[in-house]
Amino acid sequence: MSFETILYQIDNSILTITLNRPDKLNAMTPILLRELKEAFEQANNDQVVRVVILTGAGRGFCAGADLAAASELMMRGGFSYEENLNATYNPLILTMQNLQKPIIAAVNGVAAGAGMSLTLACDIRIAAESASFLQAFVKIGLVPDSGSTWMLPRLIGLTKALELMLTGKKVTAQEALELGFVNQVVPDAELSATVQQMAQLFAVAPTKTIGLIKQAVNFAATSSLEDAMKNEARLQDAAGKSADHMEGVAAFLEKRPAAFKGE
Ligand code: T3D
Repeated sequence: MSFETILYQIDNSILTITLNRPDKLNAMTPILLRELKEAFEQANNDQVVRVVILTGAGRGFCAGADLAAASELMMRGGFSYEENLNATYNPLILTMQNLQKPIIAAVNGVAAGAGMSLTLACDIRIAAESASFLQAFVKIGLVPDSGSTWMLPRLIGLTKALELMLTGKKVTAQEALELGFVNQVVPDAELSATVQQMAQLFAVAPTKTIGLIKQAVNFAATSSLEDAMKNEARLQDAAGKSADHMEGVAAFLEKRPAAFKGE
């Protein structure tokens, strides 16, 4: 499958998806949104892929919706934000959240609006020192979307999430780390190596179990303790029957590193 607006590169079970509109800070057009969703769907189905890195080409990560494309659609008339979000951004975010493999955001530059939402839909966020984040929506008179209102308060609490959403202020990578929605901040020149290092760990991890862990945590976010524990038990049963669980226990007993196959 070839893409126009993203790069899709697999190396040793590590898939790197690069948003590739550097001149526009990788702002998302309808084509990019479609291609990105297709890329994640392909990653889910490809047994070779055991971890996904999402990053941006050039100096930005992603500046959110392409406002030129959006205004063109509006000029044509008949445009509905509700329909557009339900048809494009929302399915993309759900595809990312439901991906049965870990996603690492390698945040190389500014992540604004739905571009910030994209990072929040990843499982791990590693940011370059010069990266920044902004809930830019309010600055153009829009409500935060693409899952930001659900994800950001869960990650950093309501007080700070509302502050970022109501002001649209830009936070640095270091501030994002202190707020708790970024896992690690590294010098710009070390971003790629640091992300690769983490991706290598996931490339030899029990991938099926990682998918189950994501399912368990996502379910627990909207359930009672009782239901969450029932779901844990159900998923544990699936993990317990996996080849990687057998291998993990055998490796422990034989005092050797486990050779997980992701199954
Ligand atoms: O259904 C729907 O579509 C609703 C969905 C909404 C989701 C959203 O994401 S709404 C929020 C949209 N995003 C924004 O409002 C952010 C707009 N961009 C900015 O505020 C700034 O560009 C940044 C703070 C992100 C970065 O600033 P800076 O000074 O580093 O860069 P710049 O000079 O503003 O941008 C560089 C180029 O990228 C420039 O192009 P040019 O003039 O050199 O040809 C700029 O126009 C372009 N660009 C940046 N952001 C966007 C964009 N072009 C189109 N859309 C953008 N969002």
